[in-house]
Amino acid sequence: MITKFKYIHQTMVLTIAVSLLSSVGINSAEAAVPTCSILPNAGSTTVDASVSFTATTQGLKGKKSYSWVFSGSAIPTESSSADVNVTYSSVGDPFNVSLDVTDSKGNAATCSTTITITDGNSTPPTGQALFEEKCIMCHGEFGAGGYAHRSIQGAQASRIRNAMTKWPEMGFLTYLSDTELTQIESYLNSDLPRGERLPKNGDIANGEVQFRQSCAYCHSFGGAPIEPPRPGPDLMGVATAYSDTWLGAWIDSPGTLVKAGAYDKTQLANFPYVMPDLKHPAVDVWDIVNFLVNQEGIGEVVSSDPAFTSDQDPGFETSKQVYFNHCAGCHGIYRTGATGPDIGALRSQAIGTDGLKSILHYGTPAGMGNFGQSGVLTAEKISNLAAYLQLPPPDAPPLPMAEIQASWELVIPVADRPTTESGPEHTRNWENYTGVILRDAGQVAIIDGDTNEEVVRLTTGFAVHILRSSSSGRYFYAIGRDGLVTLIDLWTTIPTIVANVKGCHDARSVEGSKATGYEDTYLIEGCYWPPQYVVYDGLTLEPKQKVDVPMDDINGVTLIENRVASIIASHHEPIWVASLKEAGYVSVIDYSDPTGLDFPIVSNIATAKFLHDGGLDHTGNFYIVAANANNKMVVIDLKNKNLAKMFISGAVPHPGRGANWHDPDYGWVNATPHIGEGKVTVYTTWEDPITESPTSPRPNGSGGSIEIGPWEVVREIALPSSGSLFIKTHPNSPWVLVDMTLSATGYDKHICAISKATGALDRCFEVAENGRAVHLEFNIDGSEVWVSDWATDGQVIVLDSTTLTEIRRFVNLQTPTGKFNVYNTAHDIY
Ligand code: DHE
Repeated sequence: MITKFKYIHQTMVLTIAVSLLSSVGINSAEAAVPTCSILPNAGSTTVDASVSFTATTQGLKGKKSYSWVFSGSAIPTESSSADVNVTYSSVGDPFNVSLDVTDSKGNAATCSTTITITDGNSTPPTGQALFEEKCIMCHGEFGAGGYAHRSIQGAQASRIRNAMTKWPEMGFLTYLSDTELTQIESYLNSDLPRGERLPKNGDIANGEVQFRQSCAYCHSFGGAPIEPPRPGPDLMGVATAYSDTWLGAWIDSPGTLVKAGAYDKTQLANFPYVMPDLKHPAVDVWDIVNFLVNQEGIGEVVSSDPAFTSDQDPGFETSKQVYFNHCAGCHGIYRTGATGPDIGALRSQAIGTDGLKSILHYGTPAGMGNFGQSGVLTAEKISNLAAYLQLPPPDAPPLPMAEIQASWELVIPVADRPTTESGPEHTRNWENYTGVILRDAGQVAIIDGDTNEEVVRLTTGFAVHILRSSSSGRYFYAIGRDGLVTLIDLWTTIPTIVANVKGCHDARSVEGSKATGYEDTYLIEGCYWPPQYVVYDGLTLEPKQKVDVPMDDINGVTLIENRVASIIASHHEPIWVASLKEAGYVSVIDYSDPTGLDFPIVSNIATAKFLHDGGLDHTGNFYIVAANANNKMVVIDLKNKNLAKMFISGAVPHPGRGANWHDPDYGWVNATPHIGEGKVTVYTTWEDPITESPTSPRPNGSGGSIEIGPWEVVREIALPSSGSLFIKTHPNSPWVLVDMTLSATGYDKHICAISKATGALDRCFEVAENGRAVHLEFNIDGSEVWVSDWATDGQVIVLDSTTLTEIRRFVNLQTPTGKFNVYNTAHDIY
């Protein structure tokens, strides 16, 4: 077997996206609008060394004006021409470079790239490093042959330069300087091992197995096209259009080819994401290439048969639970889609057994989990699930009020708990407790943020999802995915579960009553299934009312499923706002009890589908929620109970509860990152909703003011990867922090820091060790930020919120995910 990269230079980061073979020209559309690109289109340099960026444009005419923006510690010579020289005074991975170009007719183009700045102490790009960044994909380790098969050991720089003309596929490397080619020459002429060789002919049968297992979700090979199309192009004809060497290099190392600059940025932009490196051994890659070549003479690849075709098969029954546990949250109980796409029986049949199995195994860079690769699902479960999905979904059971009442358990009556007069039974600073969700253990660990002791670990609902604090902060409410609500009293000697109840079969959200006069009085549980919400007594969890949610969507279509997603309590009025995912309505629920515990929906505000997660702005007068299937952010005016604004933010926004801070140029802003693209979108909010008009002047950094209203996108900050789930800040931290938990391009352990002072990305760095970095939470005074290392042997890593250096970690935590500081959660500080 040919070993893959021995040395991968860690410096080059590219923020553009593409899918397999999309970038080699298949299906590429002509650019219809003016575009620009920046060279180098990614790369690295060292602190205090000068780097030159050059812009090229397409479709812009006449005199052009250039406006460059550099994040981080950049010092540009000037920033208004096509060529700029920049030096950076501190390290960063990566810094963003963006450019707006307009021509004299007012046509405009925007482009961006990133640059990584190292401290200069790391290994300089030697011949070996250059070879492994630019050449190893085709020529294999030590230049021994690789997919090109012929050894290039001993090659001279002049021969390499000539090859760029002789072999057009090598043409993209002409940017290598003579010095760099000489360095590669010296490496190829050093004492290199002979290296391993691939067989001349690959194993076509194994290639077919590998193709079905790994490539079939994104790519078909012949046959009728399906709608919506798969992320990657149909591969019929690919082996005629591209050499076997190139196909091998691309399947083996797509990210490295992209980083080496093998593809034009505008071509790449036609596709949703970079094809992931599926980490196949080179010999399997070569077999896939040989299969593709051979299959061109045969024709369409027909998908394999499903494991069963009847809902009476035992595999159907077991898959029901597997689907509920792992798929229903994103795709819906009836599979009609929401955060994830529609995977109803017809769509699943169109994707086919091979396609379904391959996506279930590998996941996608768009956020789908890699259930097979990560060991969550066995090959047998995946095979059964692929068959289950191609059959119609079974009916889901109701949960009537009588059953909810029967599930209610009052463990410690109010009379047996500490009273308001007596106060807590302990002297700990309970407002600085942080509850840590231990998802797969179905537990919550409560940590004293003053003494850094874990005070207690409590068993809650299945795959427990989030915690919310009651208005006073005294109670934590935990919600399990099985719909179990747990009430935890933080005033007892050690935090204690005082009541439980189950109001849903499937749930994600819970919230208390926070208006004056209603503190800790009620709490609401929103159900994913059945389509209902349930209101409980805030001190006992006695069920008060179950309300069915409307089953029509904003377009008047009758729904079979309508999930209650995020719920937020107003601090000013006795209302909750609940996002009805499939319906696209934000419902206003009155808990002031006007007519006797009915907790009605008093208004349904039509917005967009599918609503997911959100939080309050800095005034608490607006609720901002993601309609993530529409790429929109929705703003609800809580005072007037209407839609204030909807705007496009980017591919699949996912803010958590969002982040509020004061931007030097735009005043109060809020922001969301995205699952589907590496970007934080920052938008204005109201400075002061009482006095401000929609176009009130706002401050700008140079001491002047600009006319811009609320809810305008003012910054789009590129991240090195898609897959973000949460953004968070605190008034006492200079940073806005964001994770990239679902990154499929190597950033899942990283978080990024945006400087509040400059509004620019400052740095991205690795935090997690054992798993993915997920969710951020500050302590009570904002001096620390806590990040989860989401793994079976997980940790919570605590950083100083100013220096962003580690100050502590909590270990032996099973799958830590969300963290909720009592004070911040009760007061909606984020
Ligand atoms: Fe969550 C918030 C739904 C997967 C961790 N998640 C939310 C909210 C909803 C939601 C509706 C808002 C609650 C509110 O404010 O009232 N989450 C879903 C899903 O449907 C989804 C996509 C799939 C599923 O099957 O559940 C999903 N969520 C996850 C995860 O995989 C995460 C990372 C870990 C886990 O629990 O499995 C996860 N979700 C969280 C966290 C919050 C959250 C930590 C609260 C963020 C905050 O700061 O308030």
